[in-house]
Amino acid sequence: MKTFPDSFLWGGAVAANQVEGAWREEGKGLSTSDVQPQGIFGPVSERVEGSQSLKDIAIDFYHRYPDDIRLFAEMGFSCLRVSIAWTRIFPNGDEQQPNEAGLAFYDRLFDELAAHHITPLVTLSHYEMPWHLVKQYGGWGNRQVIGFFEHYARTVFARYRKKVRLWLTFNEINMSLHAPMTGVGLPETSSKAEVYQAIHHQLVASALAVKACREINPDASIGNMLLGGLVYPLSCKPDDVLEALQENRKWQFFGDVQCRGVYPGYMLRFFRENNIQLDITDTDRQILQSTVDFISFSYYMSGCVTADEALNQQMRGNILSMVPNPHLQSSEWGWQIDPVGLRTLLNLLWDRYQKPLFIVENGLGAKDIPDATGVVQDDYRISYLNDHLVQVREAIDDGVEVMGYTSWGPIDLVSASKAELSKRYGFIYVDRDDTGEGSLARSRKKSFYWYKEVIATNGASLKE
Ligand code: BGP
Repeated sequence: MKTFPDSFLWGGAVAANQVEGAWREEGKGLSTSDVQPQGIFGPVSERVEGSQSLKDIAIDFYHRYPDDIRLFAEMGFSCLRVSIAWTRIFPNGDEQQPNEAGLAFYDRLFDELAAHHITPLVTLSHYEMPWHLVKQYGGWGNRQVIGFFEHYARTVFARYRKKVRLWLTFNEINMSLHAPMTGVGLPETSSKAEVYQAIHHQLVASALAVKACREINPDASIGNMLLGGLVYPLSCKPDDVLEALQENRKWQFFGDVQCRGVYPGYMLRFFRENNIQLDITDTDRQILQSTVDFISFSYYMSGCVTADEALNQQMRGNILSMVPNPHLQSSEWGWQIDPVGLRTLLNLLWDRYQKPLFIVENGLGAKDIPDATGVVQDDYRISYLNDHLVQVREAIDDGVEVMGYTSWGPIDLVSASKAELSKRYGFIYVDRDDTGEGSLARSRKKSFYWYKEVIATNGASLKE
């Protein structure tokens, strides 16, 4: 019976804007997520009197977290990934003084986790920033935002010094290339140069947060967070292989800067060839040398690319411009399921950076329908998670250092891409639908008991 390392952290991951609700409570300001009611790729619609978004209440975690944490503890979680809503702490983003009520909320949340011996893994910015910083300053396009973020980061590092020892800077930092409003607070129409300049500012801010974290809490560890967009060549044609290498570099660039502290040569070439001149100062270069302690990433699927333009036009199926892999099945949302890819990705990241890895998102979004007894028999989710975890264990056997695994959405929540509630990931069912109807009651799915056993046996119960 193969088990995971004794220190392995088991748990789940959520994000403030997708679970908390309470969008205007206790002084919270408006965030980019609040003005994107249709999700991270949707348009911005300014809030007017009476306008609503599913995320306003989400799953009401803000008020129900003690009960939810009790359920996580029942499954045996040793870790919960959460994020802090920046706008609870600094409602506009540019204040000097933080909002005490917002700080106190996360004190209560971390205390509740501690009471259940659950280690918090906390993301500073998960797909949201103060809307005021976008409107008044132009989002991350403006260098001043770096200072506002650093102030926010220092505030929460100091406040939670005794409560949080695992931090992440920006969620899926490479997503800005596909969703610039969500990632860096820039309109979708922004030029490549504008987006990369904003990304540069965010990378500097991430490094400043790393530095601040070390100063304020030397016992803490801080990581980055990448969307692990593993891409294969569609064929073994050398041109396809090169295309895949370049496609992978689109996300590896972020890891390279955050782990090695310098811009890689292939990016400098990309900037040259696209006539992009970034404002990168000597001080920025120095700051970037504060590299992360560990690497965290999300993994849901892999993709394929081809150098064949005609095929590309015909098959390009999704936001990442990838073509379907004929060897893989897809989820109901067209995400191609590839457990072996997770082992490949873990090995690839380990070989490239030699830093500990943390899988902070992985899961299956599906339409769950409770049976006659009210229980969701989600064998499809069990099989997805089982197969991925088996590959994590293989990677550990390969010698990869893996700190832990937090499945995405251990409780149903509002999806990021389209702000749906019908796309469910949880072990815990939440009674609320896409129209906002439902009692918000929680119930255990079949996978709840399955995950509980996996954790209790430290992975020995997984089926090869
Ligand atoms: C990641 C995000 C999460 C999460 C997940 C699933 O990109 O970090 O916030 O939502 O994807 O995506 P979705 O909710 O669109 O199914």
